[in-house]
Amino acid sequence: MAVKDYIRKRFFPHIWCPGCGHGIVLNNLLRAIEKLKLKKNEIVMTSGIGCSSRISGYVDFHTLHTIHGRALCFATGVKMNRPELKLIVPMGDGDALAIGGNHFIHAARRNIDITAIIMNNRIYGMTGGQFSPLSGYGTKGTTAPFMNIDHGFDVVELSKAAGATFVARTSTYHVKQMVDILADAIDHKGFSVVEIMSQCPTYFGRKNKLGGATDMMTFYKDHTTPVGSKEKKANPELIERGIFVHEDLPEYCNEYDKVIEMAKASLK
Ligand SMILES: Cc1ncc(C[n+]2csc(CCOP(=O)(O)OP(=O)(O)O)c2C)c(N)n1
Ligand code: SF4
Repeated sequence: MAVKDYIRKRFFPHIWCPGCGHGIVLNNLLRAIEKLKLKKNEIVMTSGIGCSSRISGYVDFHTLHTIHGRALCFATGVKMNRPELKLIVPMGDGDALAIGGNHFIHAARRNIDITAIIMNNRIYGMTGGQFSPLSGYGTKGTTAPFMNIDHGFDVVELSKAAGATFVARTSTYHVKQMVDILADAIDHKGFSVVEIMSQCPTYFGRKNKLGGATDMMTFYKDHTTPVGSKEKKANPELIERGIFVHEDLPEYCNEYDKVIEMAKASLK
């Protein structure tokens, strides 16, 4: 299978603005799936609502385009019924961590074998640039015309604290790293989280005077550093990218099967 075979061509052209980072994520996600040699029938993608969530329309897998914030609930239902399938859930930062924040932390805590991709553009793109839990203090959005006074989450720290067994971060600039990380995350047996810094030039870029898409991607290049690097110590403002957590813990569906066996044995 090649990348082109994974695309659902009849849904093109896509809805994304010129320069949006989400198309780069789609491209590299398909390259990661190609690298893993997965068949289309082995993959289920569930998504909520948002520019990022629209990815589920463009891939020729089993797909469920569902309700804002609830993509992980649908993924959990599918995975519990068909644990042999690969569940991939692309989400925006609003979808994953505002309305969907509760579902996110509990899916991580259970260590259910799902890959959560958080496309962090620090804003609600689809609905017109409202600030999100990832916008950060001092930024601007349509609902924060003077400045946003909410402090942002750190996706990596939140995922670690909630119990995700694979946690990574990359950006739309670092495409080779993105492919490798996404392949590792999909291959991981447990709850995996990949934060991808993805530019929204239309709202976050324009509202915060960050320039166009190439300027925003240049920011990712210049303001990130590999996890554990010396540069981070010298300049704590740098954002670390790479794999932060990769560990084996009992997976939820396997454990659930054990409980079923215990229940059956108790009836004998
Ligand atoms: C229950 C519900 N609440 C609110 C909305 C409106 N809504 C649609 S997408 C969205 C936010 C999208 O932002 P994000 O998830 O960060 O994704 P992006 O569009 O930035 O990729 C909101 C609030 C909705 N569709 N359903
Ligand atoms: S509004 Fe932002 S997130 Fe949505 S398609 Fe346009 S650039 Fe991408």
